[in-house]
Amino acid sequence: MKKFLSLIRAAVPAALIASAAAVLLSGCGNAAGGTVVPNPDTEYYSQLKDEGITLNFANWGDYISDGTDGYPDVISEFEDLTGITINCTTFATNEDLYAKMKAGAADYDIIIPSDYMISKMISEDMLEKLDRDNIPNIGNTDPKYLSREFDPSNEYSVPYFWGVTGIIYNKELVDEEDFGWEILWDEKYADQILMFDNPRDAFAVAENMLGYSMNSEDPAELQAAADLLTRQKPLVQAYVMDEIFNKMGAGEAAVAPYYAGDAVMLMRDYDFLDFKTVDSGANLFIDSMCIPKHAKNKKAAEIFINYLLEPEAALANSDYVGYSTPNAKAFELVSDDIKNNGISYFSDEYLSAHTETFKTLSPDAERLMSDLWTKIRSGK
Ligand code: N2P
Repeated sequence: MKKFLSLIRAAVPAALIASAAAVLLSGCGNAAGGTVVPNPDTEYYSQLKDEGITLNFANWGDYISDGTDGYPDVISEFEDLTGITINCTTFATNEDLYAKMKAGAADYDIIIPSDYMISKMISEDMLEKLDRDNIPNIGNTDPKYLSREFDPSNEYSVPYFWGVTGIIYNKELVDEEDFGWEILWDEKYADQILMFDNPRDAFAVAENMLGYSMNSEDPAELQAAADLLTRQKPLVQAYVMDEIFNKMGAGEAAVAPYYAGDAVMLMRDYDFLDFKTVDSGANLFIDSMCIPKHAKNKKAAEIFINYLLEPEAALANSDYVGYSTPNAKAFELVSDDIKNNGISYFSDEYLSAHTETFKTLSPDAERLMSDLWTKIRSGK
C-alpha cells in the first residue's frame, strides 16, 4: 500500500525511495503485473485510440489496483488497450470532493462519490446522465446494488465498491472480545483512540450509540450526537482518514472506526490488527462511478467505466483494495477465503438488520451537522 512510503523512508536507501516516488508521481499506473482482462473487445476499446485523450479521475486513496505491491496494474493495462491516459487524483472525503467541484477547482471526467453524495450531486445538477449504450458491461452489476434511493433509475451512477463501517483494533492493546462503538469512548484507551475525520461518518457513530437513525434530521438529536462527540474529544489521539494506515500499522493507536475494505488491506500486512463489525448498527456505503456535468471526455469516461466493470478488472481491484465488489461476475471469481472472512460479505438478512445507508440530509440538517462538526473539530 502506498501510504507507507513515509514509514519506509527511514529504513530504505534513498535511491530505492526515489524510484518508488517516481512511480507514485507518474500518474496511477506502475506498469507491473500481467494481463488483467484476458480477452478484451479490442475494437470497442480502441475506438478513441488516436485522439490523445487524458481522463481526469478523482478517486479515494488506494482504491484501484495500480501495480502497487505486485498487484495487477489495471490503469496501465487500460491505457495500453485504449490509448487513453488516466490522470489520477485522490480525495479523502465526500465533502472534500464536493467542495472542490463546487469551487470550480476541479476538471474531473470520472469521480467515485458515495450514495448520499451522489443524490446531493444529482439534485444540484452536478452529474451527467450515463449513456448506457457506451457501457456494454453495465449489466454485470448485481441488481441488489442498483435502483437505490440515491439514484433510483440508475441514470447517473454505476456501483464500484460497497462495504460497511466497523472498528479496526490492535489485538495486543485491546483485551475485550466483545465491544461496539462505545469502546471509542472508553477512558482506558485515552489517547489511543482514532476518530473519523468527516462529519457524516463521525455523527453516524454517535447517532447509533444514542439509538437514533444515521439519517436523523432532528436538531435535538443532532445536538445530542454532537455533545457525545465533544465528550469523546479529550480521549481522541487524532481525527483521521487514510492516515489510519500509518497509525494503526505502526501500533500507535488501539482502536479506530473505519471502512471494512481498508481493514482487510491493513490486516494483510499486520497480524496484530483485526476488525470488529458493530451489530448495533453500521453504515453500509455504496461508492459509485459517476461523470461530472460538462466532463470534457464523457465517452472516454464511459469506456473506462466499462473497463472497470470487466469481471477480471473488478476482481483485481477488489483483491488489492480489500473492498467488496458489487459486480456479480467478479463476485463469482472472489476466493472463498475472502467471501468467508466475516468482514467483506454478509447475508442480506444481516445487512438489512444491522446496517443503514446514508441519505442526503435536508439542507438545514446538513448545515447544522456541518456547523456542529466545525465546532467539535475546532474545540469552540
Ligand atoms: C478508500 C476509502 C473508501 C471510502 N481508502 C469508503 N466510502
